[in-house]
Amino acid sequence: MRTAAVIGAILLAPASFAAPQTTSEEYLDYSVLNTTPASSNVLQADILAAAAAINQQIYQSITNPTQWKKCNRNNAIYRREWAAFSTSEKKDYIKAVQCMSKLPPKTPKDKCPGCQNRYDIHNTGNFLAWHRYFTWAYEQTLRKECGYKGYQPYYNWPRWASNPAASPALDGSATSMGGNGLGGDRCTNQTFYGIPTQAQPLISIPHGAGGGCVNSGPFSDWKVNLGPVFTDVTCTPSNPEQDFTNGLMGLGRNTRCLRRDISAWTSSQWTNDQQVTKLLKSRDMKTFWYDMQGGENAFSNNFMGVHTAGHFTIGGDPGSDFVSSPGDPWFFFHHGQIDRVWWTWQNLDPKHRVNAIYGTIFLANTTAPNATLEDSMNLGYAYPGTITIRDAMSTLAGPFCYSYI
Ligand SMILES: [Cu+2]
Repeated sequence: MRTAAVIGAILLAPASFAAPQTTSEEYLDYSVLNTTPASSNVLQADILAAAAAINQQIYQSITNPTQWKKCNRNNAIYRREWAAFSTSEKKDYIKAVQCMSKLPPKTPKDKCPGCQNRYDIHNTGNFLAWHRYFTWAYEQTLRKECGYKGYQPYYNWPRWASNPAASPALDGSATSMGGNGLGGDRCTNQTFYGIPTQAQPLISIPHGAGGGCVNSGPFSDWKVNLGPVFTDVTCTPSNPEQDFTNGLMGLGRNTRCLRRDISAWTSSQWTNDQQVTKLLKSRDMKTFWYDMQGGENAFSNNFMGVHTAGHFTIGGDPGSDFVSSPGDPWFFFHHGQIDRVWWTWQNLDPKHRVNAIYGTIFLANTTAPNATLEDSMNLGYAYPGTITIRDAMSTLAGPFCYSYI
């Protein structure tokens, strides 16, 4: 395949990721791609994503022709970045998210006394596969129960790494997911946020300009109900359920405002194009996994990794608390991008990576059993059904049929 010509075509027509007609397994070899952007507006990470989109189609059409008849380049969904949404598409998405926050929880009160709406849940599994399923189920629920016609957007970290507060997703406008928290009501006496913990920080994030309740944009009256569990924000009231042994830890009702402290200090260092490209060039799943999560000795060497850095790009409450963070509607933008980056890495070398798995069955528990492709996943009461991790390894198979632009 003439790589240079294909990449040229991608850059000229980024919306048409049609794989060239091919009968042999010829993939774009990213290790020889010249990913130096022709213009400063083009991100290296996006060039790799475009190569991944083509490779995935070649791989699916050749290795899984039966599935390719059902889900192919003509009927797959293409998830897009928020900045690429039109004003009316943004308003439709915002309306659907607000609608979902008013849907009553399906989780019984004895399982989650504080749950107030459909997506007030705590539940985790093998990090990447589980979040792929979780984000997809969220998209499905917006569509099925709130009449949303579009698809889940993502937040392209490197594009806004130098100034996340100016991104269309976080600029506080009527078409954003809300802006920064107020500077005036931040926690007094708190000068930094510590990673991995406030008590024993390896990385200390200085305060941004916010820290208080979000009061701009369509989510200024947003309510956070659950948690905190592992918060860094010292003024967040404690959850009434503090018992680790009864399964209710953090699930009591603790209704409060949404807080953010947007941190360009964090995003400019750990979610820039160079960092994301380095992550995408990881040799194997273990390397990719650790690089994403802050390194094998987590957060040593002053390295945060894109996952943690994304959370601390908005910080606050519950953004900085991994367990409660889906309580911030921006969470699904960040995890959409996590999924896109994983999808990119998988499809740069689909033959060897589609079923590459690493990690335990719970993100936060490194002593839990290692996940296998046959392990099942569910979303508790929030979404019906069970799938296996294997079902979640390809975005064009299992219950899914989507790709990324
Ligand atoms: Cu996360």
